[in-house]
Amino acid sequence: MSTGGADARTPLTVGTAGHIDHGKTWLVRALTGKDTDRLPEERRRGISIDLGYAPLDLPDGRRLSVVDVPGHERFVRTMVAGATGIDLFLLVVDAGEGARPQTHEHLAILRLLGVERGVVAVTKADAVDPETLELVQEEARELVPGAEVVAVSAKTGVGLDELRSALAGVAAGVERARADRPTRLWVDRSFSLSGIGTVVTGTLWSGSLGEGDELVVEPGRRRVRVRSVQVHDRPVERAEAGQRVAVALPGVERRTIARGEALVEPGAYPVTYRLDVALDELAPIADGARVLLHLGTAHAAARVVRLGERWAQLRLSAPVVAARGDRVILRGETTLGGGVVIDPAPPRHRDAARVELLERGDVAATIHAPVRVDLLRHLLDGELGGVERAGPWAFSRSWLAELEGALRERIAAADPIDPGIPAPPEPWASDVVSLLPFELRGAKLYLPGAAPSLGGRGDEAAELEGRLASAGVRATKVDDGELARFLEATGRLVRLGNGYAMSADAYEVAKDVLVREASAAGEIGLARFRDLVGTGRRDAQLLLERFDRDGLTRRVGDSRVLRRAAQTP
Ligand SMILES: Nc1nc2c(ncn2[C@@H]2O[C@H](COP(=O)(O)OP(=O)(O)OP(=O)(O)O)[C@@H](O)[C@H]2O)c(=O)[nH]1
Ligand SMILES: [Mg+2]
Repeated sequence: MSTGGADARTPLTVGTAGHIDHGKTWLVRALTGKDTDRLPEERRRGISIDLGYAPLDLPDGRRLSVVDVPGHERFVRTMVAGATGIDLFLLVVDAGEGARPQTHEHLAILRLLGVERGVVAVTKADAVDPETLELVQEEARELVPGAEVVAVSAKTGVGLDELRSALAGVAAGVERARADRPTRLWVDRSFSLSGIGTVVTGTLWSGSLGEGDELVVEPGRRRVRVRSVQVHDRPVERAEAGQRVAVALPGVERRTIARGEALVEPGAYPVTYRLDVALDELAPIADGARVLLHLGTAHAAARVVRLGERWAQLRLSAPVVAARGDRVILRGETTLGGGVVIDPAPPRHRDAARVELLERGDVAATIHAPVRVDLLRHLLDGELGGVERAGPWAFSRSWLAELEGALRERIAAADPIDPGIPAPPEPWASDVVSLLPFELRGAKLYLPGAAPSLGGRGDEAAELEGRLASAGVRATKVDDGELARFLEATGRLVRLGNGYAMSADAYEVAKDVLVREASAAGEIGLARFRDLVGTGRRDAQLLLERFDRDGLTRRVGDSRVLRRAAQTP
């Protein structure tokens, strides 16, 4: 953050404002020597259509960047793109006409964008009598209280020196607070230069930018590498926040990059379809209203979801790059209002309380269930305090307590034969569950030291064991899989395929038969094994398959041979 006013080296941008034909472009030309109406159509029609740029040298040695905007009511959209990111305004009022509709609309937009300082030029002073000039100056003073009002003529040069000093005076008092944020440049033009390739220009909103920097063009996440940077046609090593820069981007197709996109530090800003904003309404904006949102040089259709009196969630038709504190403009037929971004990447919600907390900077109070800390970065000025952390997650203490309670309840209801429950499937589970007093075994959670028990099913188990014992080497279908697993884990039965089981004793007998015969004969077939064990063909088959799974045997054609480890010496 800057402390006092800007010294003469602080790069600042001044933007014109004012009704069509009031003399903005002529005044810029008189001040800078540069005609910013360069399009053939602009020259033919005598109006500005696109943004114009020129450097302006002031008597105190400061060099301002001037952005000249069109005044036509159809081009307010372009005016907003030009006015965004400027530090001070130069409002132009025609001495013969006084304030007109876009004088007021541009002023309102400047205020909504937070551009509070500037100078009013009452121009074409040569074309009116002194009384009219005095009246219009008086009107201008009332319209923009606190701003110096200077009568000028682009035609005769009258008042230009006074205007330059007035601008220098205002510039000296401007504070900038964007330098310490990550790099973000809003593109306002792109063109190609032979031998250089694609060049984009824009106002560097924050951070710095220099040769070799790896940046991304958002939305779209295209990686680009900066080849060179110029400020006012002069190469610089690094451009700083506030400067108007031209950036050469080799390997980028000119048509793929345009006004409304931003060149940013990778990952530093969210690209978002939703913005939570504190509203500033010029006219009442209804819940559900469809508006055009302007942010930086970008615009997108948006639906306004009101969150109480003061806030709204803007749901956009196309994503924009945003940061907390960004100013937005909302327009319909005319400018309806604006807002300050409170959450640049909010969830879909209608929760006014959440925005109120965030507006106060109380990020922690909005956190309950786990959210990734890196996504909160966009809301934070410093470190995140007052929340629980695990790995990349932040969550509230009360949420953790609720989770523990819910898991305990489910564990209490689990089958005592396997008294665990599946661990939560959410991505935070592995980080968060380790904070709780449970044991993770495989993918299941248990109370510490919990052991399987039959609970109230001792009778069922005894009955099953009895049936298995009397079945001998004949397989028995067991419907209760839990019980079968429990009895197998405690060494009382062996599960075969298809839900069949055999007592552990009978299984050992069958195994013994197999090992003996296969050791003696070198191999054993299904029929031979069946005859030796004295069971049916299906059960013999189930037993052989289980031996294979246990690593005792291996199939060779229609027979089994013992694996090396199972061979008797
Ligand atoms: N007599 C006189 N005429 C002026 C002066 N400045 C501008 N004009 C006249 O006003 C016309 C419009 O001036 P511009 O500078 O193009 O007006 P603008 O505000 O840039 O217009 P838009 O960009 O279309 O909004 C010019 O073509 C001149 O004829 C001035 O100082 N004195
Ligand atoms: Mg113009």
